Amino acid sequence: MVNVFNQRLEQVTEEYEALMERPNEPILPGNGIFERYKYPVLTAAHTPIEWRYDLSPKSNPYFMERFGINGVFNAGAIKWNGKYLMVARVEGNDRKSFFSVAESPNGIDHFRFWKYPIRLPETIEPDVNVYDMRLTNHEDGWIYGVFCTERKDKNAPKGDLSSAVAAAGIARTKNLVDWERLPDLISKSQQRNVVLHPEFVNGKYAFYTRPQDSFIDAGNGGGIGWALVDDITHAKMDQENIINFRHYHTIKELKNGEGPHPIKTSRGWLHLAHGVRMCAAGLRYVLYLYVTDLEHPDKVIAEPAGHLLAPIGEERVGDVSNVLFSNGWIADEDGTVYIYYASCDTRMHVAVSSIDRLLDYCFNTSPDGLRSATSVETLCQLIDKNEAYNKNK
Ligand code: M1P
Repeated sequence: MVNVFNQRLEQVTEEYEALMERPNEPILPGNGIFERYKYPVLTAAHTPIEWRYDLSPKSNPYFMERFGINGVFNAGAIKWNGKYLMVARVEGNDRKSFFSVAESPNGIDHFRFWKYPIRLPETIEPDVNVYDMRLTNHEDGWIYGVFCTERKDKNAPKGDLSSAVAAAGIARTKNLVDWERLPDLISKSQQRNVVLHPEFVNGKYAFYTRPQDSFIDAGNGGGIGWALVDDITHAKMDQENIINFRHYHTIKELKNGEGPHPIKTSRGWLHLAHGVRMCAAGLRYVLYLYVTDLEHPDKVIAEPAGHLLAPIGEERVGDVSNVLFSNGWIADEDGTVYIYYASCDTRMHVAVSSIDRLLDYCFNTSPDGLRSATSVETLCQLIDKNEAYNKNK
């Protein structure tokens, strides 16, 4: 038996270390807007061996997994003490998610989890499931984690064990290890994809919201909302205005949601969001960008048509197929932008771009004309321009 144990321990350790050391590489030439990378940056297999196995041959003679990890996805991100950090949603085989920090020296590979997952304090009403943390290094000096807290719907009819209620949970920290839990954001509707803006607006905390009629359906919730809050230690939204709308026959026809908090640039706040539409294969989640005014972060000034990133290849397959989702990106001092995105609620990837390139994309890609004819017109204008350029060169 000790043989089985030792053999498996050796194999598993070898495989794990090879994964940890594997260098990533950009997929070139790409589309010029960003570069995807060949390997996912975080997966279930990246979780430490100590999390999954009992390392004692006495109590685990077969060296079998004692705590299964189903997926690692939807990670918030932050640059911290010169390191690239993701606070990932780690989901166990038991379908419960929790948060864990993984750290990389360069943002594209060698991500390793910290020793322990985050021990997130609960409120008086315990969370059943927590996920999708957005990190905001706020000008008030705290790092906030705003996430979805999910609990069973107390008003669900007897026998309905699926209906749930989603709300925005809020926690804050100074070191990403010790977290203070604040009361959940009070809102008239259910909320998911709530994000804290990094600066005060009119002296108040500002939130991007996503009002929804029920746990799944945005319904009358018209899109990404915006709300100001006086006191983050008792956050309550009085007024919520939609700032980024859904439209018929677009990538965000069914619902949308803010990704990570927007990046401040010289030309406005650069936003990453997800859009969802329905098709025969089910819901399809893609990522898109928009820009809002520097002085008025709630006023959209540019939004290219369509998606920035949609699932391709291996990204299309996973626990919840046909999904790209992002709640984390890092803008480096030199303008490089690391977009951390999850595919199919299963694994994390990185795409690399720059603030300049993403702004160029936002301001020089036509907005959605919302009709086939307007798309053809946009295309013909580009062909005409290229015709003229080729003739005159
Ligand atoms: O399964 C896809 C995503 O579904 C939800 O996103 P939204 O609220 O926009 O529908 C979230 O549960 C998210 O975690 C998940 O990735």
